[in-house]
Amino acid sequence: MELFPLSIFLLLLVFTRLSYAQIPVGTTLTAASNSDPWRSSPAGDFALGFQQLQGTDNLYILSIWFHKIPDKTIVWYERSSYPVPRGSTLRLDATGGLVLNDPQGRLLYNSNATGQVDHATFNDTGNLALQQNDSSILWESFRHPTDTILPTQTIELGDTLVSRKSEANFSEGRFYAALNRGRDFAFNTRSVPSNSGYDDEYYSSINTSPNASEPGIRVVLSSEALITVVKRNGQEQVISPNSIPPSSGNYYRATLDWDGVFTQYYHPKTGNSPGWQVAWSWPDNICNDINGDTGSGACGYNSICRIEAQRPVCTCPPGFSLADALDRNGDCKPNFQQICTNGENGSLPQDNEYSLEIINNTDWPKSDYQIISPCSEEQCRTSCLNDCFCGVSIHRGNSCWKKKLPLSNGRVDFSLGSKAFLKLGKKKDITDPSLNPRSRKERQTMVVVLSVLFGSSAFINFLFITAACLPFFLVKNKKPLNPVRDPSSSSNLRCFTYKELELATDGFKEELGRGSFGIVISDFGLAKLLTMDQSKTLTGIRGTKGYVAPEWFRNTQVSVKVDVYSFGVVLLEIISCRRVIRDDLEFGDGENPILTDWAWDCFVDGRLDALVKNDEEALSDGEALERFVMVGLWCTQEDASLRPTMKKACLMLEGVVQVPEPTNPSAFASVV
Ligand SMILES: *[C@@H]1O[C@H](CO)[C@@H](O)[C@H](O)[C@H]1NC(C)=O
Ligand SMILES: *[C@@H]1O[C@H](CO)[C@@H](O)[C@H](O)[C@H]1NC(C)=O
Ligand SMILES: *[C@@H]1O[C@H](CO)[C@@H](O)[C@H](O)[C@H]1NC(C)=O
Ligand SMILES: *[C@@H]1O[C@H](CO)[C@@H](O)[C@H](O)[C@H]1NC(C)=O
Ligand SMILES: *[C@@H]1O[C@H](CO)[C@@H](O)[C@H](O)[C@H]1NC(C)=O
Ligand SMILES: *[C@@H]1O[C@H](CO)[C@@H](O)[C@H](O)[C@H]1NC(C)=O
Ligand SMILES: CC(=O)N[C@H]1CO[C@H](CO)[C@@H](O)[C@@H]1O
Repeated sequence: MELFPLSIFLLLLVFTRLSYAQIPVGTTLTAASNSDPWRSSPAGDFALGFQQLQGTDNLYILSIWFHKIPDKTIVWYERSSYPVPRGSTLRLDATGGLVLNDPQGRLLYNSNATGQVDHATFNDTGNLALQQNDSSILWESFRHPTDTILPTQTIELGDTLVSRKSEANFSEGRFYAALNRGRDFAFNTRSVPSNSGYDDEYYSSINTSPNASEPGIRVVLSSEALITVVKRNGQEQVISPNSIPPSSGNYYRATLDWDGVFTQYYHPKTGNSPGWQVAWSWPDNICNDINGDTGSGACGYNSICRIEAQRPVCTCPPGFSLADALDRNGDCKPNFQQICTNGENGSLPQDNEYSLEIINNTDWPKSDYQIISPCSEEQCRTSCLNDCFCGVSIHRGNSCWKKKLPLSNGRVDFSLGSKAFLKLGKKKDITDPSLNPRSRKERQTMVVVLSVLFGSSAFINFLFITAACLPFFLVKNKKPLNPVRDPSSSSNLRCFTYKELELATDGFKEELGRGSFGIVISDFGLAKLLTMDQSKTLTGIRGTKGYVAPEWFRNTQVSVKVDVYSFGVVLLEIISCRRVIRDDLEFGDGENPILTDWAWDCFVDGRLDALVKNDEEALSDGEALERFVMVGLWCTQEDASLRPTMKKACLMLEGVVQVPEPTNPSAFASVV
């Protein structure tokens, strides 16, 4: 009889330890793709750890997520440290609480604790709590919400939910939710840099309750997934609809989404799940409900908002484009220059500088600077066209509203029956780099390519082609180049602007020799246009031996392969950082004065370090170096038929095709 209660006590003890598995002080986690997160207990519904950011391979976010659903939805994250580099470590520290350091050991985040941490418990509610040895809580994730609350979590006075910048960007966004002035649960917009609210509530719990006067002190997402405002007098005001699927079989969360819509979602815990379903969301029409005197509205400045399934869809009007292409709900900038001849209102813009785009049923209700009434449609039109300040005029009924940029709170509203005359400049804003940046850069590069190819000597052509095909690191002992690079291109080919080539080659002077080319290498690039007849007329060719292919000096057929030869010479020059023929006495022990011979000697002796004069940068990638030397040797074969085509040479340089072991470039000479 005495033993029975004791065994129950023991069982209870074991049970409590099981349900609240503890994470002891000193436990660490590393940001890496194979690291195991901390799991909540006992069911493991949640995990805490580093989630890899989409589209990156070395950036992570310290976060808590739903662990048993496929998309591992994040419900809490550490904002100040976002994004965290790979190799960062999280440690549960007795005095510091959660301590996050980068791989170099620098502090990224420190949760701080108001006492000595003994352990952490991580509940299946999704709450991580740091506790003292007497189980009192020093810090808990539920008290530091980000954009999401979970069942049993509360929003206290002073707590704020802040939206993300965008779906994939966890930086702070423009929307926040809080117990406003300690009265009602309200959503607001804010200016991001200053963190100050615009004081323009687009949702308020007051509007759902006739008992507005009683101040709220807490917002609760109950374990049954109902949202309640607890009043100062203890009354509870349920503000969410109560016809929702049961919380027992579903995961629940309520998130202030990045588009400003506060949404309660549910997700079946088991079975073939369709993903997160919307239980309900606030407000019904965010495009209309955000209507402050300051701020841009639900979308960015100059943007137009329309509602689809209670979500805002933002589009830029014609003639405008996104200021940040990744921020769909962000600002739109005009693609044209705004020109005012003398800056006064009413001053006439120059003829034909502007055109008007007509947009039906769209309004920007908060940007008026002038109202003309009565006003005909035609008057409204011309009034805007002829007014320098006017960005758009809206004609509705018998009135005309003139508005200036930036336009805010733009929205589609079919009940308006209005007509907007949007004024578009014809002068493109070419100083704006965000305007179609790729085509501009491509054009710029093309201009440089063409002007270099057609406007300069043949030798520069070689340098240019060489530089275009050569990975950058081999251009040694020169100022570093900043290659103009097309980000969308997957090729390793790089283009250099003329300026960069000039810089890298010291104004082309150093490598040019002594002007011996000035009187000619005709142009190597034009060799393919020569017929055999024409080439005979060129027997008086002059040039520095070494650069020109030997067939120019022999009575054999001249083909495009002469270009390949010269290319090979320049390639070897760049690799070895010396001129093709050296007549000075500076070269080292046993160095052959003829570069092609010297390169061959080094290659067969396995002494490529001697060829590059022990340059560490070049030797650091020995495989590539050997490949380049082999390509150079193939290109400089005296037997033209052995040389690769220019295309093949480039492919070999890139490592796309295998480079066969070259033969002695001058073997042919001895035969002839
Ligand atoms: C923790 O304390 C340090 C030093 O007092 C402070 O710099 C840091 O901001 C605090 N961290 C948090 C999350 O409050
Ligand atoms: C764990 O969850 C229970 C409810 O399931 C809750 O009463 C308790 O406070 C939680 N503990 C911590 C440390 O969050
Ligand atoms: C709990 O920790 C305090 C110091 O923070 C210590 O003085 C005390 O002895 C500890 N109690 C137990 C039961 O370990
Ligand atoms: C996220 O947004 C912030 C603020 O606009 C910006 O500075 C940052 O570059 C963005 N991060 C990514 C990964 O796009
Ligand atoms: C409003 O307050 C009165 C008195 O405190 C209470 O009887 C009534 O139920 C409240 N109504 C709502 C909708 O909360
Ligand atoms: C705009 O409305 C007018 C009638 O008011 C109509 O003729 C015109 O086609 C509409 N334009 C567009 C783009 O819908
Ligand atoms: C300087 C000038 O043209 N000012 C005009 C600005 O617009 C108002 C309203 O049309 C005119 O009355 C002013 O003369």
